[in-house]
Amino acid sequence: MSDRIHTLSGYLYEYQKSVAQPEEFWAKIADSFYWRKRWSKVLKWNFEEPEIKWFVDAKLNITENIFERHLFTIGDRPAIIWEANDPNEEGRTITYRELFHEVNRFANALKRKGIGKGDKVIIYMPMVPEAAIAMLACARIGAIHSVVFAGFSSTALADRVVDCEAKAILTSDGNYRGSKKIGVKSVVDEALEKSSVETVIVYERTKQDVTMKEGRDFWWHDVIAEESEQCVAEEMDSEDMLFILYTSGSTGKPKGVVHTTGGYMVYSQYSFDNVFQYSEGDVYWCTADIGWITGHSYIVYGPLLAGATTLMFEGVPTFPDCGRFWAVVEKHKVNIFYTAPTAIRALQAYGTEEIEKYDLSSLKVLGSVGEPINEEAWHWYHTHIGKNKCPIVDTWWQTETGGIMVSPIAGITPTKPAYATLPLPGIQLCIVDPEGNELTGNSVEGNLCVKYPWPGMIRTIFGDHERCKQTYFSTYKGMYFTGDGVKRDHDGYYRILGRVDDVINVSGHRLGTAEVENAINEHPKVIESAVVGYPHEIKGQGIYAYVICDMTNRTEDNLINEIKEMVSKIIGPIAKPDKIQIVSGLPKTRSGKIMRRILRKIADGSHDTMGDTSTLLDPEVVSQIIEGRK
Ligand code: 7RM
Repeated sequence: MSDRIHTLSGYLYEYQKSVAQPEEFWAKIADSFYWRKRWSKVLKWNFEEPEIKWFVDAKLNITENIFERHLFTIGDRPAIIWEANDPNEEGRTITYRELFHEVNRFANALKRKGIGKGDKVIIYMPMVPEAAIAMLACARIGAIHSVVFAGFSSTALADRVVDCEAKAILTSDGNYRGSKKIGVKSVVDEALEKSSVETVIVYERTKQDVTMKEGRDFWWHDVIAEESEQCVAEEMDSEDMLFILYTSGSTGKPKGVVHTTGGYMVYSQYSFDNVFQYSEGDVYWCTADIGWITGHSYIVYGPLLAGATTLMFEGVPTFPDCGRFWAVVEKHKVNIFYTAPTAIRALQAYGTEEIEKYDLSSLKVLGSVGEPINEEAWHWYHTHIGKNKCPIVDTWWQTETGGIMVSPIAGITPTKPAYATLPLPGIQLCIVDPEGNELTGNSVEGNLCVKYPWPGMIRTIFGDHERCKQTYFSTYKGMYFTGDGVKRDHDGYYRILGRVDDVINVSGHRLGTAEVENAINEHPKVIESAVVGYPHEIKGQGIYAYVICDMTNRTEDNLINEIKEMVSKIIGPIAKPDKIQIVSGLPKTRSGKIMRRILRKIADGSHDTMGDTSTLLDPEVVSQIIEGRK
């Protein structure tokens, strides 16, 4: 790729150019893509509305940039290497040409079911190549995909189906995860009980019993059986929606983050190419699930646009044993490995015995994403996995940013333990104090904002543009607010300090405190609850819930278990509180606002430095809660 940074001075040059002449900078990068019609203007924007348009009036299809753009040169190259959950099950290798044909066949099948441009399609599937095929088939015909992580409950799925007005759901019979076989279609059935979804297509994975509703449910293998492997791509406007992806915010209802076609395409490939420095023949493995933005941008779109070989893993790091990641690295000679701090810390706890069994010498670059990586985990990763020879790219970004924003460029810009380091070209960061004043110079700490658009950024929240404006563009005027705290050290490197809002990051998964509270409050015995995050050795943050209950006919133990099950059922197992404390009252201000700051201090055991509690309605509850924590 011609827009690849090769040297440190090259990075500095590109960065300065991207700030001085952003439109020229991005136009040059966009010129290496295939556009059916070129743009009339590179960028139109204002952060007030907000209204952001990249590559205005340009026409394209993102899948033509994966397939037609380089089929002649890379048709026989593996696009996806798939590793099954069970190490004894044979994997699959799918070349670019084969993938192209499978995408087209499925795209034709979708069209035959009446799905077309602008229709919303929910993908609720395990980590099988068909999940990626489903995404690309939607993109091929201009349908808007919304992938929902297959670990979400039927209620969470139903909410998303309703919110995005889904016309179809693509799913599977079941899912293998470690030693378990989990029903997937059964969850869809529950979610669809009261819905008007017209079509459900079911990929057969586990061959378990499922019920198929006549006229609505179809098998994947049946619908593609007669379809042609050619399908002309739909012409899309640069600003047509590509996908909606739900993410948690600080209120109860998840937000459908909207990404559009042209800008997301340019940014996902550009950031992939530069951060990981993929070279021809490399095997690249990102361990995320396609249900998260990391899976979208760095399993599917970024790597495939770049012509890379992307490994997709169905299983979990600890099955059949805790050496599985390293077994897969050895088996497929993985060169670039991208995972989450929570996985690193979990594997760290098992020691190095399982690592030493495997040959990890193929590794060249390691990556981290999803939450701050602590120094200890960074060093462990660097020493035991990278054998002190692989740069670690600690990549900071968000569902809303579409792609990596702050990160070292592998082997080119410096790394620093626990630091995401420097912004990518085109990313104009800004640190502000609580009043919104920009903090310039080095050795400063504050809230992280971005003051200029980048192509991969969020355009709106589906069905609620006002919420998009309020959440990201109103806190600090003229800036996109990330919700993260950050420090810029004496060398000018950025260290992300974590969320400054009511979002908890559990093992790299975002959960709103209000979202978890709503689920807890569904329990008939619960009167009120307050949820906070607390430091957790493996997960980064754990969930601590303070709950006021009606205790008649219940013991604390059975009530706590029932509440955990409730949350698991309503949101999914990832949201299950780690600790539940039954309390008789919550610390509230006179205006009735729960003072989470106090609850956070109690949860992490630092309540001897409580700070000002004078605004509390009843300061007595605080000592009761501390006493109850024991
Ligand atoms: C990609 C992703 C976004 C939130 C973000 C941060 C946290 C992500 C890092 C990080 C420190 C990192 N999207 N976060 N990456 N914090 N260092 N390298 O995770 O929308 O699910 O979450 O995750 O708080 O705001 S996300």
